[in-house]
Amino acid sequence: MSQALIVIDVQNDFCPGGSLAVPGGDEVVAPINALMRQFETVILTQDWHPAGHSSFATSHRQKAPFEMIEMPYGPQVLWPDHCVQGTEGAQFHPDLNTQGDLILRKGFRPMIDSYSGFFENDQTTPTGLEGYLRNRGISDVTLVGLATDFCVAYTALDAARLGFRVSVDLDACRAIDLEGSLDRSLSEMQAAGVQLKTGSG
Ligand code: VGL
Ligand code: ZN
Repeated sequence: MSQALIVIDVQNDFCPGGSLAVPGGDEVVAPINALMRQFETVILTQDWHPAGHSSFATSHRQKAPFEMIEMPYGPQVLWPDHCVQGTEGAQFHPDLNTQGDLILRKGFRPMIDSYSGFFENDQTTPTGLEGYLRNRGISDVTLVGLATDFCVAYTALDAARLGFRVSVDLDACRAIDLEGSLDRSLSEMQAAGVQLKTGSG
């Protein structure tokens, strides 16, 4: 049994002061740095959008952040501009230990968003992470980071569907919680067999 820690999107724009700040987003940094010492393999994901990305409200006429639109691949939340390639907001939190084995960037295709570290939001375009994990003989993944109800949950659900054993350490995650999205994501993860841990239990 080989395990990997996957650290999701701990970037300045998702921390207080950022353009899509997750409440308490910076509070995940210390527990994640501590957890990293327990894993042989550490992977970090980085939300990495080109300017004018189709998930940004500013790319659509008369749309405000957090409204929904219909994309060819289904419903999509519109976000404030965030994690634009090369900007300060796209950088990892300055206190995060980034000495991982792999930094996986996602969301770089202009016309499609990518919450999950495994598949883009059309649920068919792969990022390559599955192959990376399998080639490394990894069967178990623990997920931490931002945001619980979007990128962490989507990654966890894909990992479970692909047959990995999945845990989410909720003490090292924070949520956006958009119209009940946190409760919904927790139920979906539980139903998919994802182990939800708190208190390091
Ligand atoms: C995320 C919204 C848009 C996340 C990324 O990391 O959860 N959420 N892009
Ligand atoms: Zn994004």
